[in-house]
Amino acid sequence: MRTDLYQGHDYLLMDELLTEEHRLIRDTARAWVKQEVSPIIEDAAERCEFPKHLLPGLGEIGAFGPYIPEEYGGAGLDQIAYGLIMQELERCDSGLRSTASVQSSLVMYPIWKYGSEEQKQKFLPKLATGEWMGCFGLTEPDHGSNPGGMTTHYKEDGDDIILNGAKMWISNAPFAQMAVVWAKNEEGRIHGVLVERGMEGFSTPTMKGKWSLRASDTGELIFDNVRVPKTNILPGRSGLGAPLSCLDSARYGIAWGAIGAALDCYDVGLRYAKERKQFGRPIAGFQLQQKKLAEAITEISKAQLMTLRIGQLRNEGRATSAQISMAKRNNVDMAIHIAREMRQVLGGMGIMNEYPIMRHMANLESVITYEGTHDIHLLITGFDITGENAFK
Ligand code: TGC
Ligand code: FAD
Repeated sequence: MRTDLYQGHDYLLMDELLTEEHRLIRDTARAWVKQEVSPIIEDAAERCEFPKHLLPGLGEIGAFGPYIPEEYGGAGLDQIAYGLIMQELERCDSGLRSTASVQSSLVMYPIWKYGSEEQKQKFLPKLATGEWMGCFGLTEPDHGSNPGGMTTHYKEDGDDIILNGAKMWISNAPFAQMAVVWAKNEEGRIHGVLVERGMEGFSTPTMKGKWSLRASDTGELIFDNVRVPKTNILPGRSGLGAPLSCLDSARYGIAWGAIGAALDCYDVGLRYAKERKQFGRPIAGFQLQQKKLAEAITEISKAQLMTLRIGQLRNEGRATSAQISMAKRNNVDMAIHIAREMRQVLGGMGIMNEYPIMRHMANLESVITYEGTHDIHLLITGFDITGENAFK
């Protein structure tokens, strides 16, 4: 087991733009990750299983619903605090961040925004502590980038609905107590339905065989004539815009998280380059290695500035979906590129599990695909700036 020596990098003195509370929240999350997760994360990734004993601790550092009001069990923090927590979690592992961002942005967020008061009271406090975990079912086997084509549907039956269909690639599904499921009603309109474990006909088989995001559990959601009370339908919003608005929140968290993964790769690469000697001197002294390291901190710094600005805009309710898409796309691409470059700085050691870089690199292959692929986010930006829709 390797000691986690990470100390953070702040080349542009960005800490000066944060409040004392932001720094405290960030440092608390960092310390918790170092103590509780770093020692076990390689083992969890090798076993391909999310370490569930971490759930109460994630709740305690405010990783579940940081911006949900305290009256519902959330931490009542701002968007920058949320981002900083996601950064610290993904600094350790994208799967750790995934578990928390799905719970916060894709489960608690829609219940908070579109749920009835009864739904909020029933679900949010338990989700905030991690006593209950949730998952978000949008993607289907035949509808990934095009969720509007979903075929999961329900029909009314008295005070209930009868739900049929299947979702695929669902983070947290194998162990979640409930799922926010997006399904079409008899008129073909998309609604959010809160499906609870134990409802007859509802199953969540694990998806096996991932080479990426191994420390996060991924599964399917199968609905075989599942009877759900109508009171479990989210009343506040319908249509594709409802799930897409949740994605805005999650994509924003990913933009911060990817910076964390990049920072960890840079940190390891820099430390290794200063220590490793070849031809009688540290490899950090060779121009080719300096190019990799200098470009890495440059790209990280640019991403930090963009993401902090979007955080400010989100705090003011002014960030657009397209701005968030740009940050998600840029930052994940930046992180994956830095992971590849830093792996090379470590030479052969770069492929070993003694160092986190190969794990980050493999994880980021999921992150660049989920929550909208790299291509889809480019098309969102293209649509926004030209007014021309290139999706279809
Ligand atoms: P389109 O016709 O453009 O839009 C339909 C309606 O939605 C509105 N809208 C949005 N509303 C809120 N937020 C957004 N970001 C929105 N984007 C669009 C839009 O205004 C419209 O409203 P209305 O009132 O006119 O009906 O929809 P489209 O069918 O053309 O699709 C557009 C596209 C391709 C951009 C979208 O569907 C998309 O983003 N596709 C990517 C799918 C995706 O990101 N899936 C993610 C699944 S969840 C996941 O991956 C979790 S991983 C979690 C983890 O482990 O961290
Ligand atoms: P497809 O949509 O089939 O895309 C295949 C390729 O075609 C991509 O390169 C794409 O960019 C390209 N493409 C598609 N449409 C266009 C177009 N119009 N123009 C140009 N190129 C296009 N989903 C959930 O609902 N909940 C979750 O919790 C969740 N967790 C996930 C966890 C993991 C580990 C992974 C890998 C995925 C997860 N997803 C989840 C699903 C994820 O959101 C989808 O994988 C993603 O949206 C892409 O869909 P797809 O895999 O079906 O690819």
